[in-house]
Amino acid sequence: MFSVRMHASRGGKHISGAERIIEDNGIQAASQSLIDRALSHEKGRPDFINISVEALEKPIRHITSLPLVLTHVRNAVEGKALARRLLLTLGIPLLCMEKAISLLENGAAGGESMRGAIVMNMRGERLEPDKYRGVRASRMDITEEASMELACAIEREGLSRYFTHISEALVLATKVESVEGTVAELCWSDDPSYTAGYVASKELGYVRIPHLKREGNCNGGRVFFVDGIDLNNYIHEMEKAPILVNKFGGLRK
Ligand code: WAQ
Ligand code: MG
Repeated sequence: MFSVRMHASRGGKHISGAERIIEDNGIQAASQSLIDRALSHEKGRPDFINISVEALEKPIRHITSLPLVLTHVRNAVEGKALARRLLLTLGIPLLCMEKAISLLENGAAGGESMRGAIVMNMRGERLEPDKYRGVRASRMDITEEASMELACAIEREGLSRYFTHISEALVLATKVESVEGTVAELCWSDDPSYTAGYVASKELGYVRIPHLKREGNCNGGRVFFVDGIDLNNYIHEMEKAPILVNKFGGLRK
């Protein structure tokens, strides 16, 4: 199996990234569709696109996705209040949570979005070695079967137009929660037209929150809340250990 990864930027600023895990015979199609995506992103046209294709050496771990939990909020104020309640329930200390939210609101890479995630411990300290790049969850994908199960479930909820965002975020969150030492993840998109985000954890699943920022806002990102990790191991697992979601964990409301 091969890992195919895309990263696009302009003037050194992150625009988009995405990746697949596929058989040899899917490399060309996967590369083509990732390049198409890089060229059509709403954040603008890149001046740099990197595609890497690499044989996976380690065995691929097959896992079931986190359950997808749908919530309703009317606006970003209600959404943030819900995210705060969830994070407190999960044991994230108040100061740590507030710091994380304010970093995402203000652009954690000196006013811009990071390419990867903030890694934050329970004292609210940022552990990622490079504060602009962050730590990227990588080498993950979903099988065709699991993808169909997810597509059917969200179609019944009238969310099909968000399929790509939901599927990629659910796979990413499933990988992040599978790495030992992750307590929870907070995310919302940096795409200006996409206001949704989530709080993910093993305990509560992927809790989708339709509004975590106002439309038109370009600041977003991810925070991995961790406890008791060995940083090098944690980063290595997050970036290198391949996982394939082979079953959808179900939908709850
Ligand atoms: N690893 C770590 N952080 C990442 C990764 C990655 N592989 N990819 C993106 N990020 C960080 C980075 O800081 C981006 O700026 C930020 O996350 C947002 O990325 O409807 O679209 O791809 O249920 O814009 C969540 C809600 C959507 C989906 C998230 O994120 C839904 C989204 P985006
Ligand atoms: Mg984005």
